[in-house]
Amino acid sequence: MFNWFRRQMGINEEASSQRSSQQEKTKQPEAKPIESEETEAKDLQQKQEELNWAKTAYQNIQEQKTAEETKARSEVQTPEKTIPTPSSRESLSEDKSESLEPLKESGISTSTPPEKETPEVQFDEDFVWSSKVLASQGRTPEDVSEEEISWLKRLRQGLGKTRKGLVNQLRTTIGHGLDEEAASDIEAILLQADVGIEATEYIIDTLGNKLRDESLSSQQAIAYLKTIIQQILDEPLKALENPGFAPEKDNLNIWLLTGVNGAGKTTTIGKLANLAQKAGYSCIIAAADTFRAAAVEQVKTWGQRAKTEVIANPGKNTDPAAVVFDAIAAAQARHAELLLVDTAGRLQNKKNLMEELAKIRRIIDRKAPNAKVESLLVLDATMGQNGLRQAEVFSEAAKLSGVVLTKLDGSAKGGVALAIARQLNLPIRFIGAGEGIEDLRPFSSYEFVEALIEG
Ligand SMILES: Nc1nc2c(ncn2[C@@H]2O[C@H](COP(=O)(O)OP(=O)(O)OP(=O)(O)O)[C@@H](O)[C@H]2O)c(=O)[nH]1
Ligand SMILES: [Mg+2]
Repeated sequence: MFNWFRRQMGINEEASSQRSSQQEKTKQPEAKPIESEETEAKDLQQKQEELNWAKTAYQNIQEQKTAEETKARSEVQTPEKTIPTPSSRESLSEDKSESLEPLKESGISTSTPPEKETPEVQFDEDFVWSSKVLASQGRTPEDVSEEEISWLKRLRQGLGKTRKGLVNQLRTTIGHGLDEEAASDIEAILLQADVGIEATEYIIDTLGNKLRDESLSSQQAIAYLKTIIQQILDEPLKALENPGFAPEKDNLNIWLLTGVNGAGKTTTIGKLANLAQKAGYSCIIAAADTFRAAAVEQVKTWGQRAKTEVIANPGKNTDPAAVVFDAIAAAQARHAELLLVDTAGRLQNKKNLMEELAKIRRIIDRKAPNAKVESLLVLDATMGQNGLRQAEVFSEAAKLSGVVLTKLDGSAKGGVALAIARQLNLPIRFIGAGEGIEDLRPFSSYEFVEALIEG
C-alpha cells in the first residue's frame, strides 16, 4: 500500500534546481544551422530517453501487479473468479489497442506492455508525462508506483482547463520578448486564470527583469516562468519551523477543517481519513458541524468509507465544542494520532462563526495542550477570487495554518493557488481533484507547476 505521507517529493530547492539546470541545458547560443540540427538531435534523443524511462516504469508496475495477483490467487481457493472469460479478454485487448492508437503515430511502441487482465493505468501520453515529472525529481523507474502515476494523471487532467487557456497564449506572447504590449497581454492571461493582482505583478516584474538582462527563447522564458511560480508557491513554507505536512507519529494531531459551505470540508475529511489510515495512522473524526442535521449523517457515511470512527452527539442543537471535547477524550483513550474536525460553514454571521471557532480552539488548547494543531482552510478552486475574499473572514476567525484546494477538476481558475500563497501567505497542503475517496493528495509545488504549464 502506498504511503502518501512518507512520499519523497522534490519540493523546494531540489526541484527548483532541477528546473534551473534544465533551463541551463536548453540554453543555446544564437542559432546557426548546424547547431540547430544538433539541438534537434539532442531533443530527439532526450524524448527517446524519456520514453524508455516511462516504458520501464510501466513494465515494472505491470510486473508488480502480476506478482501481487499471483500471490492473491494462490491464497484464494477459487481461481475461476480471477481468470477472465475469452470474450472479456478479447474486449480488453480491443480497448487497449484503440487507446494506444495515438501513441503509434507518435512513435511509441505499443507492443511493450504485457497482456493484462485489468489495465488500470494505461500507457498513454499522460503516463509518459507523469513519468517525466517523477524522473525529473530524481526517481528511478523501479520505485515508481501506480498510485503516483494515476494521481499525476488526474492532476494534469484537472488542471487541463486552466492550462489550455494559459500556456498556448503565453508561448506566443513570450516568444516576442517582453515589451509593454506583451507584458499587458501576459497580465491579462494571468488575471483570467485567477492568479490575482499581487502575484501577477510579481511575475511580470521578475520576468521583465530577466528578459531585459538576457535574451531567452520562448522555451527558456517558460522554464524561467515555472521557477518564479514555484517560488511563489513555496514562499509561505519558509516561515515555518517544519515545512512537512505529515502528522507527527505517537502524538495527537488535531486538524480543524474550516471554510464556507459547499467548499468541500466534509468530503476532504473523508479523503484525509482514508489517506491517513492507509499510511498507518490511527484516526478519528469529530462531527462538529452541528448546524445542519444532515451534516452528521454525511460525515458518518464518509467515516464508513474510510473505515474511520466518527464521534457525534445525537442530540439536537448540540454544541460543536462539546463534540470536540468528546472526540478528544476518545482520541486520548484510544491513543489515536489524528483527529479530524468537521466544522459548519453555514453560520448566520461572521460574529457567530468567530465565536464558534474560538470556542472550539479553547477546548482543544485546554483538553489537549500538547496536541499538534493545524487549522486548514478548505477553498473551492472554482470560486477563484471570491473564495479568497471569504478566506479573509476565516483567517480572522481561526488561526489558519494552511489551505486545502478542492475542485481543481472542472475549474479554469487553478491559478488561484498562486493568489493563495501570495495574498494569504498560507501553504497549500492538499489538493482535491474529484469527488472520489482517492481524489485528494498532498500538494507538491513542483508537480503543480508542471501540470499547470507545459513545454
Ligand atoms: N468535482 C469535485 N467536487 C468536489 C470536490 N470536493 C468536494 N466536492 C463536492 O462538493 C460538494 C460539497 O462538498 P462538502 O464536502 O459537502 O462541502 P462542505 O464544505 O462540507 O459543505 P457544508 O457542510 O455545507 O459547509 C459535494 O457535492 C462534493 O462531492 C472536488 O475536489 N472535486
Ligand atoms: Mg460539511
